[in-house]
Amino acid sequence: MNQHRKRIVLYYPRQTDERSGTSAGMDLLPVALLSIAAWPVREGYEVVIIDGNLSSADEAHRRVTEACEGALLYGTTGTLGHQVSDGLECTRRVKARHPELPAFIGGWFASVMPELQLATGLYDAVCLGQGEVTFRELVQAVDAGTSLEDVAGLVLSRDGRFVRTRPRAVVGWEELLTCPWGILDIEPYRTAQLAGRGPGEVERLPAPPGFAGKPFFGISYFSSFGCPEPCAFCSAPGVSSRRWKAMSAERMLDDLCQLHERWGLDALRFFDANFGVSQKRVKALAEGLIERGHHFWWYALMQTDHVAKYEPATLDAMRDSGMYCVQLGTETGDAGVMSAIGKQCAPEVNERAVRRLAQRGICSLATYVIGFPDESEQAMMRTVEQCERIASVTPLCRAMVWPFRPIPGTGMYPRSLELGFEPPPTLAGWGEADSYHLTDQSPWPGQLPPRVAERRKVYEHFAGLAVGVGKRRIGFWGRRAQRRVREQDYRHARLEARVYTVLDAVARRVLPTAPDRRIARLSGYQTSVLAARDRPGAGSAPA
Ligand code: B12
Repeated sequence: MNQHRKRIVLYYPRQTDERSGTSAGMDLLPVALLSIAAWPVREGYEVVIIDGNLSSADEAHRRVTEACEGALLYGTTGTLGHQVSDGLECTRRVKARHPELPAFIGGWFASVMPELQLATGLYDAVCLGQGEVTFRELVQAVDAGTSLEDVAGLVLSRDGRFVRTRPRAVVGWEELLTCPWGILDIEPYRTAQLAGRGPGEVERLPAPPGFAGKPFFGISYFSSFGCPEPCAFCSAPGVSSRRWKAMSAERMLDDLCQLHERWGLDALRFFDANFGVSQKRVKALAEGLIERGHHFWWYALMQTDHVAKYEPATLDAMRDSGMYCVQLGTETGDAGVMSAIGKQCAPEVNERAVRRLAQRGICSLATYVIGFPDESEQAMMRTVEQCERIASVTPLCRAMVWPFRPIPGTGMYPRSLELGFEPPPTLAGWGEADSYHLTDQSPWPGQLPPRVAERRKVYEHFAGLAVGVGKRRIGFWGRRAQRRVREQDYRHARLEARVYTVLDAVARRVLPTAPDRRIARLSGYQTSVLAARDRPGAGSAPA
């Protein structure tokens, strides 16, 4: 280690609890931390990023604590779920060994519940929202020994009170540097992915064309911050004030082509909350990749109205440049609920978007939510019915129905509390919030009426078997499931689901290669659904 440079230690918490037998897809790079590291790296600091997803939590925390010896400061991040508890555990260990070391936290969960983070007494400040410039100034302040009160965008604890510094405006890419990829050792991510995927791997990147059953190397990337949509279930409007700032296509192309050359990646997942706000940018990216002769498979999160409105030439260019899968924020199949969410988008647009992608052979993962505050049973059913219609139109879309989860700082949070949602009182409690697709638990009694809960379970079972995303071929059970979803024929569904579960378990026991074949059939969230069913007590058949 360079003796002269001051060291900053950043910890990227584990996405999943290793005791649950699950792990995160290893294409998930610690991009949030790489991004905030950019300015300090440019200004001569040594930045060490330790990713908890690459080892056991204990090993990762030990390494962080060691790296903090003589460091200038420590920082961590996290979104709702296990990252919250793992980040907390790591910081406790760091502070037990280095009580004087300045410690900071940022990211989505800290941004919506800064007080809960500061109440632990572990942190000197919480960074709200976009972090690159705030972190740059924060590092300079710690290094110079000046007051954090002069740094905008922080929450501090002063004399038993929580104090917010001046608000920090969301800045554009001209003030942001490209991620310092050189400080990341990519080999553990590549090696883990090429070693094959375990059955407990969640949030995985769906297999690109030609890779069903074969390992591939993917990375995550982000090219914009924030989201202009007002969605009342999402943290983004509160955290990014509906601002959307994006990297230009030209700059993105330079960076992506360099990464492609350097790392030889097979696939890339854009983690932008709303990738397609500017059609011009997406088209320039797609055409640029083709012109520059860089082909890798790519995946992005998009809004259905963008996909539904784009010119055909843009969608064609997206496909031709390697886009193979889109995660669509479809939200609901009910017009009233769509307007309660705040989105200016008719539910039919969802179906149009899925069709336009499928016509070009592009897969989609459509994410729906039911059980919003005050949502009627009929509205929830309309959502499940839209999913069933989509499944009958194309096997290239997996429409997933998740139960609503109240998140602090969102438009729907106060009403969720009124309706009986009891928030966990501690950080560790928030850390236990499972992924949407891994839970059947309703946040408050009666949120999902029994008829809806039952229909969702049955739909999810058959839809998971019926889709073609990432599959080499659809066999007997898949075809049968397709027919059932298409015709909404759920007769004897529980019995059949149990028979399937038993046969599947026997096949996996008898054929040692069966788990891999099973994984080859599944991809993305489908595998997460499956992993969830494999968890003790979760049950595979609709209960
Ligand atoms: C990509 C994404 C994912 C990815 C990656 C998540 C991850 N941990 O990195 C995947 C698909 C895995 C995922 C999963 C989930 N997600 Co998600 N996801 C997003 C999304 C679309 C973009 C976030 C992102 O990675 N941006 C790119 C990176 C570079 O930026 P960033 O993390 O925002 O970092 C910036 C700042 O936050 C800040 N910063 C971050 N850390 C730090 C640290 C310090 C010290 C400082 C100074 C600054 C700082 O600086 C960075 C640069 O500006 C958002 C937003 C949205 N509108 O939908 C939701 C979002 C983050 N997800 C959310 C949720 C709820 C989930 C799930 C629980 C959902 C589920 N599937 O059940 C899981 C849980 C995952 C987990 N515990 O890790 C919520 C989080 C709510 C909250 N307040 O915590 C969001 C906000 C969406 C929503 N519904 O409100 N998600």
